[in-house]
Amino acid sequence: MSEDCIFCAIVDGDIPGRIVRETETTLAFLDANPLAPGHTLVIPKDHHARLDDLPDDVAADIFRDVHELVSRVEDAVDADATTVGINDGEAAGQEVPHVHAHIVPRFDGDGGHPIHAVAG
Ligand code: DGP
Repeated sequence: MSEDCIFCAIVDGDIPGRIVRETETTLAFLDANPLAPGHTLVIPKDHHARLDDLPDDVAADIFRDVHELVSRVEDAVDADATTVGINDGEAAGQEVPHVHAHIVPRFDGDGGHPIHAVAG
């Protein structure tokens, strides 16, 4: 846990999160500023700022969750497709320095470029 990390506070239950899935090492919850209905974030429970900081097994756990959640989220919001992305580092648009994968439901004709849709 890192003090002042908003995502660590969600893991610890200190601030509310709309939890979608929880495992021993990961947490998935709805984005508070969604780019689309169902926009979900998958994070490691332990604090790691950058992808390169993640232990291999936790990196695999995150992708396992993304893999399992894409179809569930699409079904939940009746989406046509999904953009999955990680802003890894400030210059890439990472605002919260705790690794998180975005699952952004996409809809026919929504007009977003795949990368811009995630980077905002
Ligand atoms: P990024 O730019 O890749 O670091 O995306 C950060 C995302 O985190 C952004 O889409 C908004 C979301 N976010 C920021 N603060 C909170 C929060 O307190 N709760 C939730 N659920 N999401 C948050």
